[in-house]
Amino acid sequence: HLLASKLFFSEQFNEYNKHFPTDDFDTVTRTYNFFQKEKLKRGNSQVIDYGNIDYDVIKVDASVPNMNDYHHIVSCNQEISEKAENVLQNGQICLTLGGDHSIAIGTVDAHVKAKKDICVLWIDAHADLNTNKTSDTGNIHGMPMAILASELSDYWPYLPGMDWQKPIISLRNVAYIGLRSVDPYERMVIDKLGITAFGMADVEEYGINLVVDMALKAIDPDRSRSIHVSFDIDALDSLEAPSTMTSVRGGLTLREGVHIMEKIHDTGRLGAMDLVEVNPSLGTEQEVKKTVDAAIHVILAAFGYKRQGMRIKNASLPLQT
Ligand code: B3U
Ligand code: MN
Ligand code: MN
Repeated sequence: HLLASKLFFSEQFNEYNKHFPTDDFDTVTRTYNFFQKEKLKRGNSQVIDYGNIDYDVIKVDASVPNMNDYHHIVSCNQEISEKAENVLQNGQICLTLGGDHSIAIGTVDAHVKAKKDICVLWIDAHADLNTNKTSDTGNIHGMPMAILASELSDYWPYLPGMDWQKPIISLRNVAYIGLRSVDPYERMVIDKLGITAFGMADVEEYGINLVVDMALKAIDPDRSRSIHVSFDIDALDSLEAPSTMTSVRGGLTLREGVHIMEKIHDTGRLGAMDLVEVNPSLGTEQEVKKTVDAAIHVILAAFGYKRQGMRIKNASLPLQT
């Protein structure tokens, strides 16, 4: 289903919204325009912008220790989950742009509710596997995978306002690519539970092509599952994607990022994708442009854009008239 996608945009915080109202959130506009243009060439694909996530901050009595912006994240994710589930129930591929990586709590939740049998490819410099007990920063963008994981449910306190969400995915169905900044307790969880995790050293050793094959084989052995790709732009090297909060050097090249997504597209089973942590308030104008361009290339590859040139169905070379 080439470009038979629907776009679904979200942003995390009001704070974030203040910095980048949608109109100048370049990625959204340019990706959207591209899809619209390409759609004309290929017919029957359709792109819908479901708009930004608008949420009211719910009032919950208790706050949770060492979880920054908890109220925002809980409220926003409930909205994301409902909206994304709707998109997925309509048989559409759901692309969510962020924003803080904690939005994956909502999108993965939605994906499991809509499709039941899913696997998750988490492409990131970080494992995002901290609990509020193990996190040094209290930033929830370092915790989404731990909140989602059924194996870690006993390691959380009661999370007020999160009753709509259950620890919903087994870490057996999750694979990482791109890791290079993993906290000690995260490493412990990866090792103890035997999570499929390909760090940069593995990309070095096997090459990106084999790494993707091995990751998919581990989390989707029967080639039957709906694939969720949560792509943190900081998986790419800082030189490729500088405008992000916690960039780490020594990361994936854009070519490797694009290759991953071309292969995912070719499975025909991409169900949902998050493209997160693009932050246009960081860096120079040129750095922002570079980061946004990188994000666009990664997204386009996911939706079927081919570097070697697109094939047009039933077309002939236009004659001079
Ligand atoms: N592991 C650290 C750093 C981090 C995770 N994700 C991002 N940064 N973006 C933490 O804060 O949990
Ligand atoms: Mn990251
Ligand atoms: Mn992340």
